[in-house]
Amino acid sequence: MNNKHKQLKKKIEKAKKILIVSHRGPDMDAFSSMLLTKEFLNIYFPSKEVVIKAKQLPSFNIPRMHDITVVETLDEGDEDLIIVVDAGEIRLVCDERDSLDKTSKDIVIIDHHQTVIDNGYLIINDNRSSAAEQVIYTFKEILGKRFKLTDEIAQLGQYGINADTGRFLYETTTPDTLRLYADLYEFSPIDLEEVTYKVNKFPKESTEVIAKLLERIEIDGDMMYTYVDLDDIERWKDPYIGSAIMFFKNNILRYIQGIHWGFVVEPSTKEKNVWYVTFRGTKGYQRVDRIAEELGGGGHMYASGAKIVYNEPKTLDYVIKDVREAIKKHI
Ligand SMILES: [Mn+2]
Repeated sequence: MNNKHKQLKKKIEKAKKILIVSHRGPDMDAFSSMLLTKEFLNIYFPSKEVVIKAKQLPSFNIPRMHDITVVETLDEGDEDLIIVVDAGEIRLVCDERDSLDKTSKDIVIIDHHQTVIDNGYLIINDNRSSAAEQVIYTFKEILGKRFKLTDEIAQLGQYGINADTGRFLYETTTPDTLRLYADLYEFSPIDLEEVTYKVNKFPKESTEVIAKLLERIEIDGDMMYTYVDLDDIERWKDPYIGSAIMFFKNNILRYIQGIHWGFVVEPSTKEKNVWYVTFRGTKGYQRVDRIAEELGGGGHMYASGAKIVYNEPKTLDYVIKDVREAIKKHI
C-alpha cells in the first residue's frame, strides 16, 4: 500500500455516502470500473452508502448493471466523497445541463488515460490498460490479504480490460494486464467472441450515416478525416450518428492503404456551439494525444479526443481549420 492507497482508504473510511461517476457517453470500461468500485465498497466497506449515477445503462447485460442509478442530470447530492473512474477530470463527466462539475465535495480520480491533469485531487493512475484494471489493482493494494475475487468482480474486470485493450491488441496491454486477466478468466470466464459480436453491432439506420462518412473522406498525405455537419444532426438521430462514427473509427480510419492516422469532427447534438473531434493514430506514425491536448482534450497515444466549446456559432469549415491548426503544431 503506497501513500495514495492509504489516502484513498482514509477518505473511504471517513465518508458516509459515496458517489461514483464516469465520463460522458460511458463505454464498457467506464461501466465496468464504476460497478467494480461499487462492488468492492459494498463488500469491504458495508456501512457505506454507495451510489453510481449515469445517464444510460450498458448496451448489453453485465453483472450488477441494475445497480446504476439512471439520472437526467448529474448534480451534487448529499454524498461526501465523489469517485471519478475512467476520466481524469470531473469536467469530462458533465455536459452543460449538469452542475456536478461545480461541486466542492472531495473528489478522487481513478483513471488510466495518459493525459493527467493536476487538479489538486487525489489521482490514482498507473497508466494501466483500463480503468477496470486500475480499480482492481488499487483495491488489491488497499485490501491486502482480504482481497478475494467474486464472479461479478472477475467478469466486470474482463469486460473492462477487453474493451479498452481491443482484445489485448493495444500497447497498453502489459504483462500485469495479462496476469490479472488470467486470474479473472480462471475464476469466472466471459466469452470474448460473444462480447465482441455484441459490442460491434449497430442499428441499420447507421448505414446511411456510414455511407456519408465514407463519401466525405478528405485525405492529406498520410492523414485522413471526415465529418458530420450541423444540418446532419437535424436529419439523423444521435445514437445512429454515434454508432456510425464508432464503426468508421474502428474500421476505416487508419485502414486505407497509405493512411496512418486521422480524425472525425461532429457537432454536439445536445449543446449549442460545441463540437467533438476524435483522433486515431498508428504506432510509428503519429501520436494523437498531444494534438487532442492542444484542443483542450486528451486520451492515449493512438486514440484521443477533445470537446471544443465556442462562444458563438461556427461553421464546419471553421472547426476543421481549428483542428488542423492544432495538428500543425504537433507534426
Ligand atoms: Mn477506459
